[in-house]
Amino acid sequence: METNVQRIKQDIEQLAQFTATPKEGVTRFSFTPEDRAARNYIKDEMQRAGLAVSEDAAGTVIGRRQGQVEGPTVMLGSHFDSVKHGGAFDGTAGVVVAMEIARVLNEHNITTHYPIEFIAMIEEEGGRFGGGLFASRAMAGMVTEEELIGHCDEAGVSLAQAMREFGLDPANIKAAQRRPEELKAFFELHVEQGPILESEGTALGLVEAIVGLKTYQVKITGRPDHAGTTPIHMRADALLAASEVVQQVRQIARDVGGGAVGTVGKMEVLPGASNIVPGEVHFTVDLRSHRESALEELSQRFQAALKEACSKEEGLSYTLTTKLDAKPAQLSDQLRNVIAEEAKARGISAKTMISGAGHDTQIMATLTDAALIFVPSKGGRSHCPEEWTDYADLKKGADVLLGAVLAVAEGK
Ligand code: HGY
Ligand code: MN
Ligand code: MN
Repeated sequence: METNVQRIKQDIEQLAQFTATPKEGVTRFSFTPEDRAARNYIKDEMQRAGLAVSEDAAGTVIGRRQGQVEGPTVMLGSHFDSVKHGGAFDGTAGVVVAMEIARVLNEHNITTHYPIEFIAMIEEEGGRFGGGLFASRAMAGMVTEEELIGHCDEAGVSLAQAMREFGLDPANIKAAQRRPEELKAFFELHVEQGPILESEGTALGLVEAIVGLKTYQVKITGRPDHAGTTPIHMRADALLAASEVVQQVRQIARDVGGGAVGTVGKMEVLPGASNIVPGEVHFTVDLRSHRESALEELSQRFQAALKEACSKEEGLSYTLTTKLDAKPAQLSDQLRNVIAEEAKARGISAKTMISGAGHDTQIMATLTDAALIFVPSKGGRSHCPEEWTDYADLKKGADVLLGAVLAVAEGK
């Protein structure tokens, strides 16, 4: 039994049309018209594949296929929101492959022992509201009211308000929660977003661990002054302090080592004129490590550097908001072995690896046995319009996932 690469290709190309930045990559933020268009396409395809389609309280699309028993459920899917000017495959590839597997089971009229849910999650990237892994954290009961009202987009619209305007009730978020006993396994297929598989000519990555992430929003407040008349020793220059922190984030990651990374990816300088000393700077900090102790050390040292930088000039102050705090995750050896056997049986090469990107799988791993399969990314590129995965490679991952999901759903 195998998947249909033409249908996979068509789904990817169709979904790539639902973007706020046509010809400049995929920009599909949660609870936007692009989300609505993509969601409707996904729901239609799920219905056509014979699934009972619903949406949970967080906005995740769920297509359920009955089994011979009521539960526990085997779940597979990924996210369909994107970063700004992102690619057509990040997240979407896993949603499309899940839909295609549903079609194949339907065409072969297969009823598995356990039920299967095919899912399309939103706000994994945090592109609009800054948190991320939102839909899986809602399933794990980790979303707080504070986040719903406190995390806002660039227009100041809160997550809760956007949900309401989209037809969801944020007060009901707890209804999205799944209990561990409801779930048998969670599978996600995702593009690698790195160069390893392509450079080694290996078809699949069997992920054993996913990086932990701590992400922050920082606001440094100084004093906007005339750039010409304010003596250099009488300034409270917010950007000078921020640039000190940017340097330190890189240095701290280097010093902590062991694959630790730190990134300042977004910065806004206010009032933002060449002849005004910056009075306010907003920026993000993204810290990651596979080791929990190293992640903690990164965070402590970054916060000390922020405090130090804002003590260098009179009149500087800062606020620090945590946007995401996701622990590193060890994934299921048992599921990984099922996938490895399926790959071997199909003569498809595979290697065990770790993920430097965060994924919903790391949150789902707190609820049930979880597995993540990577397929190669061309040139290792992702989070850019150039992101690409050859459809033949995507099909290999889809076929192996089909076999593995069937094996687990049949209780083998
Ligand atoms: O940032 C990440 O690792 C993922 O793309 N959300
Ligand atoms: Mn991504
Ligand atoms: Mn992703």
